[in-house]
Amino acid sequence: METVRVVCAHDCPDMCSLLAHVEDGRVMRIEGDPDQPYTAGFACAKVNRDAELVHSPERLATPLRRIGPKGEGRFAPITWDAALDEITSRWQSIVAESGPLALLGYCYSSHQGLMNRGLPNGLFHAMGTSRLWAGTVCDSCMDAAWEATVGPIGGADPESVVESDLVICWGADLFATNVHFWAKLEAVRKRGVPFVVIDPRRTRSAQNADWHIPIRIGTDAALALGIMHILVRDNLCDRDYIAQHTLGFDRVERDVLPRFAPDRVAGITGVPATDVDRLAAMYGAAKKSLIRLGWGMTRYTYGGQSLRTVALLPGVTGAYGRYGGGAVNGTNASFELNYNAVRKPSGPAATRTINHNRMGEALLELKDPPIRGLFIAANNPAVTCPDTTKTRRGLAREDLFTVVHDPFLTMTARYADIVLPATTYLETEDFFRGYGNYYMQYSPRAVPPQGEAWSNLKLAQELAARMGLIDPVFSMSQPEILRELFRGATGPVAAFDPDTLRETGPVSIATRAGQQFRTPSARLEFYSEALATQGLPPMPDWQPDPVEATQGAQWPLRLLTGPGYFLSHTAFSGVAFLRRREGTPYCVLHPADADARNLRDGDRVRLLNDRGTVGLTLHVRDEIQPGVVLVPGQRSDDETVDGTVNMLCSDAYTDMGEGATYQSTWLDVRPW
Ligand SMILES: Nc1nc2c(c(=O)[nH]1)N[C@H]1C(S)=C(S)[C@@H](COP(=O)(O)OP(=O)(O)OC[C@H]3O[C@@H](n4cnc5c(=O)[nH]c(N)nc54)[C@H](O)[C@@H]3O)O[C@H]1N2
Ligand SMILES: Nc1nc2c(c(=O)[nH]1)N[C@H]1C(S)=C(S)[C@@H](COP(=O)(O)OP(=O)(O)OC[C@H]3O[C@@H](n4cnc5c(=O)[nH]c(N)nc54)[C@H](O)[C@@H]3O)O[C@H]1N2
Ligand code: SF4
Ligand SMILES: [Mo]
Repeated sequence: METVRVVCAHDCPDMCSLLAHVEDGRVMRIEGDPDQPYTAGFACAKVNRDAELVHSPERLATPLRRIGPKGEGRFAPITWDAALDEITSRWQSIVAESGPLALLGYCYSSHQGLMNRGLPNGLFHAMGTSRLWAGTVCDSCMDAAWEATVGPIGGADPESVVESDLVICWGADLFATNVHFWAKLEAVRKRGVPFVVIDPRRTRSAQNADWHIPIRIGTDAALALGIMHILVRDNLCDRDYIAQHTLGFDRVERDVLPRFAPDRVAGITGVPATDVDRLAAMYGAAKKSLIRLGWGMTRYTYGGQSLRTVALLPGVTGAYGRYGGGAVNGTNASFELNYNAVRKPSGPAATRTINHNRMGEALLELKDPPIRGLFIAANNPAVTCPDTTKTRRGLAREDLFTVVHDPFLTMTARYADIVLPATTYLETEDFFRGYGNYYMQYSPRAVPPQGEAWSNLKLAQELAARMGLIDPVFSMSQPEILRELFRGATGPVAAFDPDTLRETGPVSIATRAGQQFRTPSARLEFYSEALATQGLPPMPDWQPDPVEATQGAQWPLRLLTGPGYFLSHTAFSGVAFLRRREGTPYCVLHPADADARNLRDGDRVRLLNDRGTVGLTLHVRDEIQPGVVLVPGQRSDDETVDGTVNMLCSDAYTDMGEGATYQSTWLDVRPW
């Protein structure tokens, strides 16, 4: 048995180093690398099963060509040559007739390798096609809010948690989505360091916390302002830190905080005033409090305001200045590599941009020119985009030529004219940097491509050659591309030699220095002129979700989305074992709401609103508050009673970063 040290490429903040045990070209077993301090010798429950993902009987074996109506999923095998001939000739005629803007091609996040994710996007950049602003379904709101507040730079090193004296997990379920941070935290808690979870749901992280604060969805900014109010009232602010490293706190103190006394905060958030006081006292007493900011709080109309307000808290106590303190969500902004070498080798600086959330609308409504050719890799928008009914109507257009590259025949692939079999990451060579920690690492492939599967990188290079693109990156090997990524790199990564990195295994760029700020003022911005210029409130504040007044008046329950414990979106749905572990797709109602509707645990139920109807199995549990319906994960129609949860969500944007507002969804639950 051979052991290959690889990097986990799944869309996950942990970016683990893994050991793949290989025999006769097959992955027999995956385990966590004991020599990478963050991975610390264990892989998560999902990746422990990645041998079954690579060798899943459900994988696509060959390229396919559609023989039935779009969406039905009837295909006939074809050769790679025939598939590529058809793709390039269709693209060439579309470009000749309507110009390159009539094409939309992208690769999303399911392979986190900088080459396998970046190069397909580089292909479409070089062709000058319409571009997808990908990631608005995930993190664009978080990024925009963090940038406006802290700047385009990573947050605290998660490994600094070993020195924290208070840890708050705010809008994340670490147990599901950040299990290696969870493991570090467990060790710290043995020292008596308190761990608080602020989440509308009693998640597994919350069940295991010292204190769970169940908060109403979309009210985090009010709670954070309530804490600031008390820190000021009780003289718990670090005035020196505020004076030296922040901007505009005086204005917030004067114009905003007086409106956030504990009683009003309790009315907004559902957190009792005594608990707001207790939390503020705890936060004020801590020197090195660390907040793990989750994407959860950003997924509604004012998600940016929520995130930004919570991210300001460590500036009030000066925790940002101390190792072990501060806040962390993303870290990737601190890796200042030459990404453009891969993502933008040539092509116009700007073209038509389409928001990921509104792909459906773009496919249905864009003119001059309409989108006539679509290429999708590493994304399953027919399930994971909001307003999936609209997305699917767009995909169903008979005159749209769609190519999907994926290891599996996903719901999206069923709408394709040509489906191309993709490798999984264990069959690829690539370079990685974390988005939830400060490691970077080169990864060889564990096994050769299975069946006729091609990697994203190989496909991008072959299509580039056939489309006549001459940018050198389209004919480089991975080690050569790695050198390009480091050419002109700045910041901490610039100290590394790419050729050496291929051999060294994981390296961290973390430092013990306090949080730096890359805002226009180079300070933590309580007052943001940049936001004011965009017509957004320059100071943190809280307002009710406007959708509540419209949708909320018609529909009694609010949607809460959460991660799957054994699935990540649909990326592991080719593993039968994990599907079973996750269970039949379900929703959760509080016993009071279930009783009021005469519904019992295990019933098949209909979730409905103006946008549509979805069928799921009901769980009745008090892990959520009355008035809320929890739907974990996004499961495909094959597994649900009917439809998929995103059919109920609108494609409206968040206040910052045009992100997705899954949780500004109101609905009702009735018997199936
Ligand atoms: N197992 C697993 N791992 C994953 C994923 C997965 O689906 N499954 N997805 C991956 C991806 S793509 C991403 S982006 C990350 C996401 O990772 P995180 O940022 O860590 O977010 P989640 O853990 O998804 O947790 C969202 C949490 O926010 C809570 N929440 C929802 N609304 C609010 C609110 O208004 N206020 C507060 N305070 N909390 C709220 C939800 O109840 C839920 O517990 O995880 C990655 N890892
Ligand atoms: N209601 C609701 N919807 C959500 C969310 C939510 O919280 N609530 N979360 C959102 C978030 S955070 C995200 S990131 C998105 C995720 O949305 P998607 O990107 O659609 O996520 P996946 O379901 O993981 O789909 C990725 C696809 O890539 C394929 N794939 C895996 N590896 C490779 C590879 O190497 N090459 C190629 N070509 N394909 C590969 C997988 O088989 C899978 O079909 O969903 C969003 N949707
Ligand atoms: S925790 Fe995340 S990075 Fe680590 S093995 Fe699991 S999916 Fe991969
Ligand atoms: Mo995501």
